[in-house]
Amino acid sequence: MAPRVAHKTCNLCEAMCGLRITVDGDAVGRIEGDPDDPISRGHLCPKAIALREIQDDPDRLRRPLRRRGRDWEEISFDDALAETAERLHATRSQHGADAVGVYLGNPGAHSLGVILGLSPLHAVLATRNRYAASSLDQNPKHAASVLLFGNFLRIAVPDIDRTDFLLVLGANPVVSGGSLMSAPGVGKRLRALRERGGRLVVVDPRRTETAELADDHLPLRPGLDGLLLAALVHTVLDEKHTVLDEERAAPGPLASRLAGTPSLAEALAPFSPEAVAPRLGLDAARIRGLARDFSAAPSAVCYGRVGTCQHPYGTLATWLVDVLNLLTGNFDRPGGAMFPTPAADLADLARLRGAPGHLSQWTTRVRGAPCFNGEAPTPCLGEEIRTPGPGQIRALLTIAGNPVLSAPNGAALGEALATLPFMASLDFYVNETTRHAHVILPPSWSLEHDNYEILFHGFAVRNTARFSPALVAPRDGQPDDYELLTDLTLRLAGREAGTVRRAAIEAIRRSGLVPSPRRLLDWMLRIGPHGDGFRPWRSGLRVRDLEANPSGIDLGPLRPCLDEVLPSPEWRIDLAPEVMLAELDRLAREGVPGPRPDAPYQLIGRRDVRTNNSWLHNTRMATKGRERCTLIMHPDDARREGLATGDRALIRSRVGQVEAPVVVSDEVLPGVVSLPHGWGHRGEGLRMGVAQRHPGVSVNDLVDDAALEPVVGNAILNGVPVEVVAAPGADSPGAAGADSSSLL
Ligand SMILES: Nc1nc2c(c(=O)[nH]1)N[C@H]1C(S)=C(S)[C@@H](COP(=O)(O)OP(=O)(O)OC[C@H]3O[C@@H](n4cnc5c(=O)[nH]c(N)nc54)[C@H](O)[C@@H]3O)O[C@H]1N2
Ligand SMILES: Nc1nc2c(c(=O)[nH]1)N[C@H]1C(S)=C(S)[C@@H](COP(=O)(O)OP(=O)(O)OC[C@H]3O[C@@H](n4cnc5c(=O)[nH]c(N)nc54)[C@H](O)[C@@H]3O)O[C@H]1N2
Ligand code: SF4
Ligand SMILES: [Mo]
Repeated sequence: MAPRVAHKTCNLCEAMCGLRITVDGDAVGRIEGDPDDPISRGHLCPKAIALREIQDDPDRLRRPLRRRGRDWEEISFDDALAETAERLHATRSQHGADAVGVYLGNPGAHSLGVILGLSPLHAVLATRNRYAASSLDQNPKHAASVLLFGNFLRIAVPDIDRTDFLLVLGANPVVSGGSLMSAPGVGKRLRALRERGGRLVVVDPRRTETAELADDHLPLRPGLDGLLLAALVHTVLDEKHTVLDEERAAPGPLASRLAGTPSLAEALAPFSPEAVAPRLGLDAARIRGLARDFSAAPSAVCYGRVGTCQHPYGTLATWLVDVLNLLTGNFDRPGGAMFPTPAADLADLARLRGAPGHLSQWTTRVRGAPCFNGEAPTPCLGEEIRTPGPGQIRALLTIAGNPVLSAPNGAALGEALATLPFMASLDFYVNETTRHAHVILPPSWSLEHDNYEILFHGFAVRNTARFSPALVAPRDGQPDDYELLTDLTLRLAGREAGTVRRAAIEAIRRSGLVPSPRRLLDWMLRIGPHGDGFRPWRSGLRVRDLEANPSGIDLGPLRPCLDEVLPSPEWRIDLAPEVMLAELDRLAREGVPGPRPDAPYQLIGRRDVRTNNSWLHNTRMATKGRERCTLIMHPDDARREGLATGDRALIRSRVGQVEAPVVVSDEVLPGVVSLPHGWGHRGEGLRMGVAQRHPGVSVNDLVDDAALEPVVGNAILNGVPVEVVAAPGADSPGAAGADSSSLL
């Protein structure tokens, strides 16, 4: 057969670029951006090449592995699933439901199969020990949406293609591709903003690639966003720049929805720009000017991402971002923050299922940390494995996650995993986490199965829908994530059921009657805003329409839809919920933790366009060229510590120490140092040859698992107090843990 050009959506980051890929038999060839994709318009980044490299990677697992002492043996999928179901069931019967833990990682959010396959598994397992990358990442965003809009998935995204003023805090979308704002080719979109006379302001401790494109970069020390935003909202209220002031006589649809402004104004009293300016290290006039310019712009939108979430006031800061947009009337209108209306609307399904999200309903067993939306904070996972007593985790299932590199105090977590009586991983690499598993169940790779970015269409800056079909057949019928999860769920359910039901469940499992993700997607499209509502005489979007339009279907720019998406006609957007007022009070009383005399630097993270968290490093794409796992340090600090570019620094925190090569640059503030996450590829049993030759060190061996944001229990991954000194000579005993193979 002649080579063909097939369509696929890149599932590596939230930009979900449309791609055209040449396929010749089983071989994957050229990868290009699809110019006909209505949202990505031909964009792609260097990571797209990794889709092919992973497809061809000899280290990628095609068959399950079972641990045998220090080695692995290949087993069949049937045996691997049977053993996993048996061990999980046995753990539950003996020690109760909470003895089984589940950790879900980031790629799960990009997989229709994982999203659909996981809920039934959770329903059967019914454990409180559910963990996910979301508590390392975006739970503050979800919490703000629960508080304001009554639904954790109703996240308003910046309408960046039409705005006149974009204020970005703690995000570097030019590199990350945008997050909870799917905006492929964001660099181009930001340049277009400036070309049409708009303004871009970036608040970040580092002069990032995004800040380089901005009119104005406000360098802010880590963790201070809540304080800055409180001062901005204070100013907007104080100087009467709000939509309530403008529409006093006849409030429009937004103003008449807002409630609680007087209580908010009272709680914000201590946060005038003049009062907070010294702590922020910014002029009060500059803060007032920013608030005024933001309010005066024809349209404006404030956007905060991981930098505002992963800190001690993550929920407060994130919530204040929305409050600023709401109060200035930059909400639910073009150029402001807007809700996407995706073809398959998970937020609406959450509402229909009666599961729109909730703040803490229980606290964790060991630390009493808050849970969010049925999930415990991932920084607590290690202690829940280590600490004996009822509810101790004795069996763990990880799905598409690598918490040893991505969670705080990863080294200690790895040690805890090694003590588990049973661990199984759905993953196709033997990496820093899965090397501790007893059974590894490898799903097929994304090019080998259908997909639909069901979550990220819901956070995109334009309403589009694009189906991503399988390009090549999986080798030897390797099952996908959905098949593995569904099979495991049915095996478990069978074991837990009585004899009669057990036979029925087993019959379903063997029959192939379980609806496919494609069919479930079709149902979701039919009940979605563009569907026929199961009235076949009407026209409406179906999967077959998506398949007939392989570059995707354009459903138009974001449109005002507040009345459709709020839970009820009576819903008031409460600007003074008790939890947030309490956080403002805490901020006023306790302030924001800063550096300490014994740890005078504050460590922040960073992303590189050739990485994606921890797991693309077994490719040439990610490892060729310059060393990426480097510590960026301000020239004044480097001078003080006697360090120059290329020297090795020893970085120490309360929980650990690592060595990394230094890059001296004034792109970071004095007192702030930056090290990327996702590196540190070492450990017995690892099977990632390329990554092991470029190991780097794990920043999460420094990040403290004791620190938690108190509202949702999000990890505090930035602003970590550390000490930085010149590393002792490579042959001295102090150099233990040194990463000697990867000098600049
Ligand atoms: N210090 C610091 N730490 C951070 C961050 C930070 O900014 N600073 N960022 C945090 C953020 S935002 C996130 S989202 C987390 C990510 O944290 P994790 O999700 O725990 O880590 P990943 O590196 O994304 O690991 C993904 C795993 O999924 C596997 N995988 C890939 N695709 C598939 C698939 O289709 N199916 C299955 N079953 N497995 C698959 C990969 O082999 C890999 O093992 O890291 C967090 N950690
Ligand atoms: N190339 C690449 N793309 C990715 C990923 C990747 O690893 N590599 N990961 C994906 C994932 S899982 C996610 S969640 C997204 C994240 O997408 P983004 O949120 O855009 O992530 P970052 O690039 O880490 O940007 C966070 C910024 O916050 C700054 N920062 C740190 N602390 C603070 C603070 O206290 N206040 C403020 N204002 N800023 C602070 C950092 O300097 C950094 O520039 O990216 C996704 N895309
Ligand atoms: S920007 Fe993201 S979605 Fe687009 S090609 Fe790169 S990794 Fe894939
Ligand atoms: Mo993330």
